[in-house]
Amino acid sequence: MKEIIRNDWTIEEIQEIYNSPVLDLIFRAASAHRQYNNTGEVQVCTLLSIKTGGCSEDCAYCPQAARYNTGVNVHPLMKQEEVMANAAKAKAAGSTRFCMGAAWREVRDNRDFDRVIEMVKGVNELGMEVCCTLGMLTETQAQKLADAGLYAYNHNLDTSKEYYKEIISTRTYNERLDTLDNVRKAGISVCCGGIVGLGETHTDRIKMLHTLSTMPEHPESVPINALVAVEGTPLENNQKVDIWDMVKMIATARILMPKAMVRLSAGRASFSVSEQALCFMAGANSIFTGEKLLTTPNPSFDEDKAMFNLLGLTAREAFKDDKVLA
Ligand code: SAM
Ligand code: DTB
Ligand code: SF4
Repeated sequence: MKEIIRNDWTIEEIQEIYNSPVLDLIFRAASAHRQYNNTGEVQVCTLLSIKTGGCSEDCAYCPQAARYNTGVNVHPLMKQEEVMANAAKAKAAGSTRFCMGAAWREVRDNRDFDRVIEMVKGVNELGMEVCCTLGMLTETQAQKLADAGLYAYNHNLDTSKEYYKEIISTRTYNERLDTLDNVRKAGISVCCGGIVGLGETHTDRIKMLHTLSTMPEHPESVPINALVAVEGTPLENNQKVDIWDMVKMIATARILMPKAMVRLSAGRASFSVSEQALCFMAGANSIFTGEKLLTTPNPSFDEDKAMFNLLGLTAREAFKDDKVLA
């Protein structure tokens, strides 16, 4: 069965896919993946927290919110030289996308933003796909980032519109959607996904996938994070995410948005190589590498290298989509 790219999925259709027997679900997702992508290729991305902690928001999962005692050291905006050294190191380790994250509610038009613009220019000049995740953006700010060479912007929906209120009270789901529109209008590649393990129901997950897959254009990349339950956050005692929940989420995302990069994101350190292999089988084709995500641990470079060798995976080259279009 050829999977077609659709933006008119119904909740019922998504429910049926998500609830199908898991081996059938994996088979369909793996087939969709083969129809649209090179399944041996995995995009290797690296994260850097350029401004850490002290955030005004109350996202219940986040170790960087100022109001929780999580032991994260607050760090102001990093210097350009340090960012460039990290980017060069990531590139040398085989990473093709460099994502800079800031613990901000939103971007403000100040000196710090001017400095981020310089960072974007610098990383772009290294020949890496530059990504940022800086919180909410206006249309003008998105355009400034695009002009500086920003390739992608990460802004997650995290969960369904209904459950969002239970997780974050300091901003709304609609504000998230507005920022995503601003990113799209500026011609920046959209990276948008969510988290499994917040205490949401299967219906919340299905609804989030519905919102993503019925956007006029699917996000080019869809990160699926497993909650990293950090001590001191309200979700510190949440149960470890079951691998089958990740597999179901990844496989459904792959079927609904066959061409997107589906990223097995946070939480990878808690999954075995066999569990991660199931995720790749189900259509995941992107990961974060490097010892740290933003503030929490990630598998080591050597462990990931061994996993790539074992599974016969290769790293996807940078700007591949643009080359196909050119
Ligand atoms: N402050 C900006 C914002 O919230 O948009 C950008 C950085 S924020 C850390 C980026 C994303 O990381 C969040 O939207 C969330 O999906 C993810 N994240 C944060 N803490 C996490 C955790 N403990 N486990 C899994 N994902 C997490
Ligand atoms: C995304 O979806 N996951 C990344 C990235 N986008 C910015 C962040 C994961 C953060 C995990 C918690 C931490 O390390 O602080
Ligand atoms: Fe702040 Fe982003 Fe963490 Fe929310 S997820 S507390 S906005 S850094």
